This record gives sequence, C-alpha cells and structure tokens, in this order.
Amino acid sequence: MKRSFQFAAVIAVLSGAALLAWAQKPGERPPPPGGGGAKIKKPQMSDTVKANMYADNWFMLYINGELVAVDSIKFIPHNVISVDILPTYPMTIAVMAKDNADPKTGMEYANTNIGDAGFILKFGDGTVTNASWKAKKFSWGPIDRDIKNPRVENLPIPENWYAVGFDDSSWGQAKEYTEEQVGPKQPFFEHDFKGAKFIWTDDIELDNTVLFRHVVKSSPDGKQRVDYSNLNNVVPDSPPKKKK
Ligand SMILES: [Ca+2]
Ligand SMILES: [Ca+2]
Repeated sequence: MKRSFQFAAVIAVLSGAALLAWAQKPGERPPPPGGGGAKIKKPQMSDTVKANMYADNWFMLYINGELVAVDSIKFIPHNVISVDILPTYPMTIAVMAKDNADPKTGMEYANTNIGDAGFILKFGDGTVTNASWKAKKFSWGPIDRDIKNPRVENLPIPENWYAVGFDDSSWGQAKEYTEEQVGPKQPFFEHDFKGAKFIWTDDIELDNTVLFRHVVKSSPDGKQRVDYSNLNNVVPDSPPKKKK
C-alpha cells in the first residue's frame, strides 16, 4: 500500500515537471491577447477581413512576408481581386504593381500609347492606401516621353523586397491620385474602397513597375483580434482523432 502511494507521488511529480517544461518551451510565443492560456479557439470566418485590391493593370501582394494575392488578369479588363485574410499586427504589406508596358519601350497597345497606372487597396479592418505608404519606381519610360525613340530605365528589384525586415527607409512616399485621374472601370464601383486613395509613384504615366510597402502597427478599427499567426504550433480545442 505504502509503496504504491510512493509510486503515485513520483509519477505526479514527474508529470508536473513535464507539464512545466512543456509550458516553458523555449521560443514559444506568449499566449494571445485575451486568450489567457495555452489554448486558443480555432479561427472562424468572422475573424477574417475582406481585402479588396484594384490595379491598373496588375499587382501581387505580400503580407508579413507571405504571398497573399496575385491579380489573375495581367492586362485588361480591369478587375478587382477580393480575398479573405486573417490579420495579425504589426502587419507589413508589400505590393508590386505594374502598368501594362512593353519592357523595351514602356508603351502599350503595340507601342502606340503611353498608358497610365494606379493602385488602390482596402481591408475590412480599415487599412487603406494613401500617401503614408512607401513607394519606389523600378521601371520607367519612355524616357522624356519620347515615343519616336522610346527608351526605358530599370533598377533591379531587390531581393526580399516583401520581407518584414526589408529596409525601405530610403524610399519615397506614395503619391495620391484622384478617381478622375485614374479612371477606374466598373468592377471598382462594385466593391468597398471607401476612404482609400489611388496611389502610385510620382509619374502615373511613365513609371511602369513600382513597389509599395506599408506597416499597419495595430488594427485601424481598434478591434481586438487574436494573433493566429502561430496557429500550426498550438494544440487545438479538439485535436483530430487518431486512427486506431
Ligand atoms: Ca505607363
Ligand atoms: Ca494601364
């Protein structure tokens, strides 16, 4: 009797130590705000927000270093890309946007036209494009608007331009353009872009490949949201049953 009691006590101490070790696993993120413990609820669609983007003519979007959306139409018709995202803050948004342009001449429609550009974004948490975004041109032309002898200039796209830690401190600010200047097509008016501004670099006609970056420090709508970014390392409420 006494021996089995001692045995149970040893087991209890051992499992207590194991639990402590598990709870203090190095590198583990602190519990999510409001979570209060190791367990967090599974994210629901109500935890997501809608991300609406419109580009003249094309874009790709990264959030916190991960590719989230690619414009499915390279040129025309002008379309809206609308996807669900699970926001976490701080949120680093990085966008590559391209006006349709021949890489050798910077012109479009068989080198007959200097096309114009534009990009606008709105997330359901209130994140919008405006002049607070960073911007830099990487391909522009035709230089001096010379359409008889069109030339373009290019800068190499930096590696990891979309990474959270990328240094954009030398970049300029995005320039805002009016709806009249960009002239968005019908799909734009069928989606929520209220409060967002069209942006581009300084020359909306000649700058043909541009990068934008923006950091959203906390949710613009002030809503408290659970950080699900480490979800795959968290034990869910009900783990999937193992096959016997
Ligand atoms: Ca252009
Ligand atoms: Ca265009």
